[in-house]
Amino acid sequence: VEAAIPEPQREAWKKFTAQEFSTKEEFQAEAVRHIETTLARSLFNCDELAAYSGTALAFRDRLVIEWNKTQQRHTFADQKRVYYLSLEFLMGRALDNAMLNVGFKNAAKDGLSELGFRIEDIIKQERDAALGNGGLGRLAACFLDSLASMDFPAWGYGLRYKYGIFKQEIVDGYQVEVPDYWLDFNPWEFPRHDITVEIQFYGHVRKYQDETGKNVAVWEGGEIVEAVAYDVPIPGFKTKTTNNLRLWSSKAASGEFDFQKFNRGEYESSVADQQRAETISAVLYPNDNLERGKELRLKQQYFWVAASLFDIVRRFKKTKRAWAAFPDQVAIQLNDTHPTLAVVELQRILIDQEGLEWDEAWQIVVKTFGYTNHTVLPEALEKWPVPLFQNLLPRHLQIIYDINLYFLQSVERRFPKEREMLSRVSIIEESQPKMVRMAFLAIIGSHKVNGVAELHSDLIKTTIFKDFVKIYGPDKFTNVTNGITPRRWLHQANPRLCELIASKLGGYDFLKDLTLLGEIERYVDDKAFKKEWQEIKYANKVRLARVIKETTGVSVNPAALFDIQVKRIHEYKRQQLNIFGVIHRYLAIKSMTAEERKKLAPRVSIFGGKAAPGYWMAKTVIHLINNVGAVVNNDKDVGDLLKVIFLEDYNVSKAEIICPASDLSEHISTAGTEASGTSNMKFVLNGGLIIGTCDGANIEITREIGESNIFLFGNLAEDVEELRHHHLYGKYELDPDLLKVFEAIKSGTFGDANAFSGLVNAIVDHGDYYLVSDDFHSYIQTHDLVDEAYKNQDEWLTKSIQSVARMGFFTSDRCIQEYADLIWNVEPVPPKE
Ligand code: GL2
Repeated sequence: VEAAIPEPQREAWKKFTAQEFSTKEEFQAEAVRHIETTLARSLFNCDELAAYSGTALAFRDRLVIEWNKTQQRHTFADQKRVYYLSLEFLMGRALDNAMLNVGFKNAAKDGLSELGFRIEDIIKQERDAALGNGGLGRLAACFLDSLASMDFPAWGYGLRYKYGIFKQEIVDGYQVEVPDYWLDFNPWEFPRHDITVEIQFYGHVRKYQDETGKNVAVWEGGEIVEAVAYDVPIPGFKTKTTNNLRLWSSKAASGEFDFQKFNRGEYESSVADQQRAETISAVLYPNDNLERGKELRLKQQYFWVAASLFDIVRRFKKTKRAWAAFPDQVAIQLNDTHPTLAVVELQRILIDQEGLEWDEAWQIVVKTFGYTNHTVLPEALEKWPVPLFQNLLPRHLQIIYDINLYFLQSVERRFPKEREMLSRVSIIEESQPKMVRMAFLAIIGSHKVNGVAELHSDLIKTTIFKDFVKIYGPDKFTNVTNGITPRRWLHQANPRLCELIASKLGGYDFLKDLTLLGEIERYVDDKAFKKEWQEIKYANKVRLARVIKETTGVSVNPAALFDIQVKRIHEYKRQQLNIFGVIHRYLAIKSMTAEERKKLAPRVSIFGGKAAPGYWMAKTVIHLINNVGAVVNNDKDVGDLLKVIFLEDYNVSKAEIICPASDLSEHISTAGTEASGTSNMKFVLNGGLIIGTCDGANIEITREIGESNIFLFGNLAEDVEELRHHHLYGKYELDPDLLKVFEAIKSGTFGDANAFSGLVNAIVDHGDYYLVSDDFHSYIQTHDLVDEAYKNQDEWLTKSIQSVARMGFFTSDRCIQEYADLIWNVEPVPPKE
């Protein structure tokens, strides 16, 4: 390639090629240059935001230089690439991560300090990139970090939402949603106005036979929207590899049509077209574990999938290989069913545009895709009404019908006696209206299907996908237990703990091989080490207490046990169980003598998380937590013994402060409902203990850290179905302690009782689907054990240290290695040197 460029031109170019800063002074020069030129500011009007901007731009330059080199290297290496398709990437802030991953934070800190700024204040200026709802989106972000850190040639593909997840404000105890317009200033993206794809919607299909007698389908008419690429560099840790996250933004196609309208003076209608096009990538749907079946959502999905596949196919075609080689060059992972249309789109490209035969094309498709399932909750499984599909994507619906036909024919041949199975496994649900079952399409169109924790992967095989295990055999189904990146969740979030560990392990290698953490178990009896461990936890609690004071006005005692539940508000996650437990504790304190109170360990119960705007029950839970807080926090009898805090607008950057500050965190979903959970891993990695049910990754965490280091309680997944049945059809009594809690609520202790009747009635009258009452006693008792355990600080510290030491398994690097070996069959492309 180089030889094609004339020597003198090459020389001139090389002479001036962009250089990375490598000293504090060079960094300062770059930052100041950006502040003075790119931002047109000066020494006299450089506030913290401008200083952040200059610093970010300096680091961005650095990343993009490596980004360019990495992309060239990957092109020359010509190896199989991985594409991670996710509708959500919950990235959080980028600057601190960039500084730490390229190993330049200390120099930047000194450099900024000389320029008059504290690095912590500068980092805080950045807005979160909040393009996700919760665990699923954050997992995608952790995976990108691991893929880059492990030198895999990998790209993420997503949507560039103009509005990420809403900002949550709490007004009079209620959640209020405020739009998150985060793109005002975003130095971390590169618009690629030259990389665009035209995406078609609606229209109709014309079928005919060509001269050779071959059936041809042409998708015609409808509307065209343009996808524009925005690239976000993803720096690996301690490697020069800098991967790409490509986000698509929608805009009106710049075709003749608009010009003509404009020419004719139809300005308004021309602007309306523009806006309609831009709507596609305008907002992230704010539902976690819930699908609403809105047309715009399906439009988003096709827009993103079609643009990404066009891009992937274009890149493959440049290599001039035969189509059969596609799956040797390309692995595409479907993050949940949201990108399942990619299966259909690739089949369409191969048969309609590239002229392959159906069977040949389908083999390529299946070898290319892998599908990750993230939930068994029925309300979260995607289904699209056939009429909606027919209208928006007529050709795709035809292809789905054909995929289904061939699939059902093969099932019928193999299981001729099981006719009912056909309707059970059909991609099309025979309801009114008919529905397209996206999970089934994803299974049929992929060579591997995985769950995200052992229990969850077992559950999908025995419940929702049972028939498919019979059809395909068990080997198509596998497990990859989730993980988290220790770079963000230890190095960045807990620098002091990280430093202490590094001092014992002789460096930071454990951040690339987390199993090395095991070595610190040797220090569980080392007094000085323990003391420092304890001091760090205390300092992290002080840091959180400061945030609590600033945002809620409530002073909490950092010496109290910090008991934290932060995650999306959902009935299955059971924040209601937690707040009922808190009320129980409050009532107990109220009925105690002064002597008895003295024996009690002080607690701070901290909640955080967003409710989907349309999820009334979840919003009621937030309201109750806030009302309980208002009563408890002002009750003189209680004082420091109990404080109840709701931290508003829980997000990635807040999680970085919260996770290192827990003594105890709560992961208390009804058994069998939380596919994995990942904050459980973040809290334990930061030295907090957990109280939890036998659900999701809690089970594997227990196996790794030991049963004595975790507070497990509650019914098991295998018993849930029967209990629910019994609630509906048997005679049963609610837990007496829980009934006392309900009495207090009903008597108006926490404000208008009517406001909370839905919450209470779900348990009393409507079958207690989430088994709050069944688990209440065990939950309360286990909290008593926590109180006892916390009184023995030395033992508590032992548990904390042992747990951290044994968390090596939960790094997302291990996940990526498993995906690479089991599903993608890809190798890293390490930088030379
Ligand atoms: C989720 C699961 O609920 C959660 O348990 C899991 O840890 C993550 C990542 O695998 O995926 N599924 C889902 O739809 N959302 C999740 O967070 N939104």
